[in-house]
Amino acid sequence: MSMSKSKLVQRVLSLTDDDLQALCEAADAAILDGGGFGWVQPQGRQVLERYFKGLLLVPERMLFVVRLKGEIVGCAQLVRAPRNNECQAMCITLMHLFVAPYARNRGLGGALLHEVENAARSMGFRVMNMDVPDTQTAAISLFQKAGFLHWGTHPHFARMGDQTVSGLFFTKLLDTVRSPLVEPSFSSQAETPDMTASSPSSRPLTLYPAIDLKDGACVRLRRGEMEDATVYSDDPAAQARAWCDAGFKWLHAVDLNGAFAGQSANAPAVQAILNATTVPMQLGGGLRDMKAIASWLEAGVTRVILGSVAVKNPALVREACRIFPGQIVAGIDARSGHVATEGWAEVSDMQATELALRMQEAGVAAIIFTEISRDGMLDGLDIDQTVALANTVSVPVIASGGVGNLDHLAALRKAADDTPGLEGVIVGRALYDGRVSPDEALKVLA
Ligand code: AMZ
Repeated sequence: MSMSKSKLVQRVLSLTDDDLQALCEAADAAILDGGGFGWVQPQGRQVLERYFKGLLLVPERMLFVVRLKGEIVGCAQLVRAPRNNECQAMCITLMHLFVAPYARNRGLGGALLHEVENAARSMGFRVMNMDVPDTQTAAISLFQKAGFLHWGTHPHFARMGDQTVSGLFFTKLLDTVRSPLVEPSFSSQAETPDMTASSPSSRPLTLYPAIDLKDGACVRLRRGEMEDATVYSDDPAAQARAWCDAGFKWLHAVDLNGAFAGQSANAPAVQAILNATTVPMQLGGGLRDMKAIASWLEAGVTRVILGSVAVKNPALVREACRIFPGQIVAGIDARSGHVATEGWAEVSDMQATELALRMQEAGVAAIIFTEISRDGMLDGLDIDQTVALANTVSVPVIASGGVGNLDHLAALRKAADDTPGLEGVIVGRALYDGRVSPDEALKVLA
């Protein structure tokens, strides 16, 4: 699939001839300038071409490129630990970040680093490591500005010409929430991570107000039954705006007819919401092929939720995660532990935890877990099941189904203090009925 060239930073899975030539050009210029990510001498075009083509075939490596006016001018690689290295599965190494000399001083290095970091975070990595020769002063200041901790110096790090140079080792703890910002925004404070920390988390949980769409209107169902729908608004865009005005930082939209039909069925309403709001939105319901996924992401949806295909076509989820890192979320909806699909009309043999592990392996950015028997019933979340799931995987888990009052949110907040993987909660009926006020909810979850 071809990727939009308008995106400043992107992960690439294949390179067109033009992109390959531009990448080699940038690498060549960086080598000549003395910052050639390990190469000391110019290599010639053929060597560089073979290198980048080969690199795309290595399963542990991911290549990210940065563009200027559509042309590749730099890149970076993320390298995961070998599969047998289970105890370091949460670590990712950033390697070979460079921007060609002719494209410097435009903030592109910072943008590249920021997006690569976001992608790593979204894939569930918790620690980013990297090392750099001490001659690379610009890179060093970039990493320091981005909050990387310089934890050690290797006195005999590399040999450049007739000189041995030392190398600086950096690390950064990645928090669990992906910044929705695309622009680079650096903290000037260097973090001092406690690598042994198991202390309670004080991250605010994200509240995702649910906008469930049925026949163009905003509804809530009970236990997912289409016949048991309460219509809350016939203007979903106005409703979405109201939730933004109430202070929510994300929207969670579901195309209910789409989930039953296996294809989007409320596209005009979704598009109207996108036009009316600026906060990031995740969208699910009926997204069953790459075309549907790509077109909603291109339309401005920040993350898509895949439910039925997570069970029925995991290869598609894997491929989507490779093409759109950080933008694919698995929706795991369970009835007594068994995963339901097709608008929850079908129940599979698969256990929620088993699917969660498979989805983590596929590379999803997060998992939304819904206990169907509680959805729309206002009796409280299934916190035990959600916590168990969050402790099984390393990707963020969003709780859903059953919130009826502030106590239910407070109980989740408390559970989240001991469960760092819990990232947020979806609230529907309780918000629409006024049982939970946005202000109070946000305070309780902070
Ligand atoms: O309420 C329902 N019957 C329902 C619902 N809310 N059915 C599906 N869904 C949601 C899932 C997930 O977000 O929670 O639709 C999404 C999955 O859709 P699909 O088409 O990928 O299975």
